[in-house]
Amino acid sequence: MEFDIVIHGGQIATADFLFDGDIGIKDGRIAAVAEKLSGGDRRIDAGGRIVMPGGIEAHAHIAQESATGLMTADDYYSGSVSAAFGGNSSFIPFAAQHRGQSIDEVIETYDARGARSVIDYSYHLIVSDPSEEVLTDQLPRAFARGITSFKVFTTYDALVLPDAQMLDILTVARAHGAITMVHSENDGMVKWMNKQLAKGGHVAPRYHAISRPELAEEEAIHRMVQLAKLADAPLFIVHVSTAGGAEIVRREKALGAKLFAETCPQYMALTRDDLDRPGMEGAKYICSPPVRDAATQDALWHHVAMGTFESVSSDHAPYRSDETGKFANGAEVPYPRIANGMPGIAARLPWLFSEGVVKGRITLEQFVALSSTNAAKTFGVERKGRIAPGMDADIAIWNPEATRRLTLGDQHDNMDYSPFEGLELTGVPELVMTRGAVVVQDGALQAAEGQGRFIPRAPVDLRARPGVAVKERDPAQNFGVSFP
Ligand code: DUC
Ligand code: ZN
Ligand code: ZN
Repeated sequence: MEFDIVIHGGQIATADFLFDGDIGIKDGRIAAVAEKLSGGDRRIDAGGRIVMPGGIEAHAHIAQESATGLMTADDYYSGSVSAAFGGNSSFIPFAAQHRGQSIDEVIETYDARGARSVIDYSYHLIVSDPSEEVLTDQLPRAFARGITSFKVFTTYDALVLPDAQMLDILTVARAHGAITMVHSENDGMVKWMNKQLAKGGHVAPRYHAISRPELAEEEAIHRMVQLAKLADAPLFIVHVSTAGGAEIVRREKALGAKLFAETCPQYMALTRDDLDRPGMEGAKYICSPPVRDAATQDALWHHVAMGTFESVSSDHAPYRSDETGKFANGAEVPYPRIANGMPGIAARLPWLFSEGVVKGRITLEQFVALSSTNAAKTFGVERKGRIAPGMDADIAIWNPEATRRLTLGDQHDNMDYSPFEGLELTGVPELVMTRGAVVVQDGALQAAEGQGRFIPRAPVDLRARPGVAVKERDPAQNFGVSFP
């Protein structure tokens, strides 16, 4: 066979095993994987480096207005460029519905924004207004278009949904093979803590973490899992930040729940001491749920290694440390008025490789699963996340030995800080391609704006997730009632 490209002499890393071999690429797809392949219009010498599926970033906020109308610093161009420099060949940011908006209008808006991406992309919807029309008409239309996931919130006035509405939306998702993602923090607990802290004048950035207790996350994760079990629907817990939350996920998965989850580097790399930096510096580290403590970091690493999480995602939520972002409400405002979120789309994989693989906490195969393959499976990205014939040639070549100190400059985003700046990292993604087109090579951007394509996604993969028997749903035990 004639190949357009042959990547030769690499150590191919998949989620299951490692082997030395070559990859032949034709028309943007992997056409052959073998010990040795000759030919190729272009031959790329991997020189013993790691050749793996390009990262799939499954949690990022790009060209997204927050519920209060604040636009992220990154658009689909800068966000996708930054993602690619961090070893990603595709991403799935959020497309947010604001109350009163139709889902069709949201998708139209994000289609225009997404068209600038240099890597392939899809969206998870954010649903804040699940009206009858949204549930019966608009969401099914979005699912049919291949947008098979959406996020809901248990907190924030402009986003929070009551339990009964959660059950409605979980039921619609189940009927269409879609998956509900949830931001889990108990709204009342956070509001009550905010009030107590404000009374005492405790409004500096460091109190952000105190205001959103671990118990608030644990309660909401537990509740959302019970709701999903009652609806017999799949559920994805985003940005798990607590040992208790991770433990609920582990236990419920073992019992059979149709449950998926992620954590993020910031919860293993940072602590509330970062929020206590002098002046307003701590504002850079405000995200929700908040960063915690050293014991939590250890517990989350344990769960990453034990397989509790499908993915480690960045939750890239870029708000600059100025009046366009963190301080849009003023320079010295109380912590609840500081924009929530931190960047990290380019840091995610280099950090996870360095802290995880190089330090022996996870295997290289786990790194591939956590960075790419599992996101592809969970979110129905059928042609990516694997090195195999027929798959898109979405490939990253990593130099596992190169070292560097992380700088703001090498994030290639629109930010004015990185929370990970200064970290010493081992392992650098040197080449990233999407569908056989090189996006980044040796620190230089090779892609043109708009090179990325929208990815229509398949239904969530529920194999090995049997669900949990609920007596009251079972016609044999409930006097014959059927539930949707
Ligand atoms: N949730 C996110 O997923 N990202 C930023 C802030 C938030 O509440
Ligand atoms: Zn969230
Ligand atoms: Zn997020």
